Amino acid sequence: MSEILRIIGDGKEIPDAGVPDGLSDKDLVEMYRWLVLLRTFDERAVALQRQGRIGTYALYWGEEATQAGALYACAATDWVFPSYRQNSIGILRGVPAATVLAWWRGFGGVHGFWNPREHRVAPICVPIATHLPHAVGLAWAAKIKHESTASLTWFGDGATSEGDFHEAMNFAAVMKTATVFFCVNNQWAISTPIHKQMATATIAEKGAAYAIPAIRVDGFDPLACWKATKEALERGRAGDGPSLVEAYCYRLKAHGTADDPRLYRDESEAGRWMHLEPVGRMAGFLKRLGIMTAEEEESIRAEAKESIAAAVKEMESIEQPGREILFEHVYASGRPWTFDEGLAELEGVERPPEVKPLGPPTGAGAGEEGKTQ
Ligand SMILES: Cc1ncc(C[n+]2csc(CCOP(=O)(O)OP(=O)(O)O)c2C)c(N)n1
Ligand SMILES: [Mg+2]
Repeated sequence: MSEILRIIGDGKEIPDAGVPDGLSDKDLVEMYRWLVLLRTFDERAVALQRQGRIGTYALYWGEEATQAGALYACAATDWVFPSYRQNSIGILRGVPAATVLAWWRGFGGVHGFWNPREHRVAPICVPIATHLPHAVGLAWAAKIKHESTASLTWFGDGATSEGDFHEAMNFAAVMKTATVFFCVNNQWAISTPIHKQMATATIAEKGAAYAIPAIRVDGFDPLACWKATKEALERGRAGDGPSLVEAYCYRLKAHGTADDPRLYRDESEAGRWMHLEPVGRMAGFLKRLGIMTAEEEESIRAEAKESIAAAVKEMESIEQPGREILFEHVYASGRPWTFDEGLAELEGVERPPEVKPLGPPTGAGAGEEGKTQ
């Protein structure tokens, strides 16, 4: 149970294994492009928060493999259910990056949300583990309708202490739904280390209680994440029910922009895991295989930078919505009278002046979005 699936080495002591069956050279480069796009979004979002241009942000630096690798294994018809940590996964499925940034700027309604049906990406879920039963329900519905749609949901190590995790796992196993429970074990739940969170040595072993097959993978390895997810989805589609994937990694950065991990952990530990981070590691692997040149790598990075810079501009061009937005988009069938009362009360309060985004810096280098990253 404690064995960990790993494909990509570190270019030093850890050897590379062969590329898993089912992935062409083109797939590998595309997966790298996904990793870079996620990384670029994340780094840019942290900078925007520091500049006061978006609100608190939950960064995922280092966890890109768990997202890109797992999503790459999904069929376009499969639904995914992200937590706040996979907040920009939708950009790999056609959700505009500006929409995700608008969500973090606090714009709801039509600006910060996408149509989940269009992209088969559920909304970003902040309450821990509450999206797991949703993922199971979706796959159960698909099963009843004799559709081959599967569902995948990401959640953290801390989420496995929530009732929703256990209820979802049990229900999925009993109903044999095609659901992949993808646990990103980054060993921290804000300031709570994993050994204070659970008595089990692994998360994978929790699958046994529900007769759910489980596998542990290197969470910094996109190909290991891809392979485990692919096999889990195939099992689900064959009617063999859910699977649990434990992606073992380490939270390399802060929990969020409002957190300072130096207050509760020894940051040199993060330093010891750093050489395994997925973006540089995948690039090294592709170069060792002769699949990607340094120029191609640079152009993938430049393209990502450009597209996220354009998304920032788009997000900042959105007019501040009116206060009625608080009461809209809750019910499909109009507003209940209590909402009208609430809105009238709110309108009776003087509105504070709008806080304009700071925008890009002026002076030398102004206008070059990338400079502020
Ligand atoms: C139901 C609920 N309880 C508490 C919180 C506050 N909270 C936000 S993140 C977090 C830790 C979650 O840790 P983990 O599941 O390991 O995910 P990670 O943040 O490491 O990705 C907590 C307790 C919350 N969002 N929802
Ligand atoms: Mg965690």
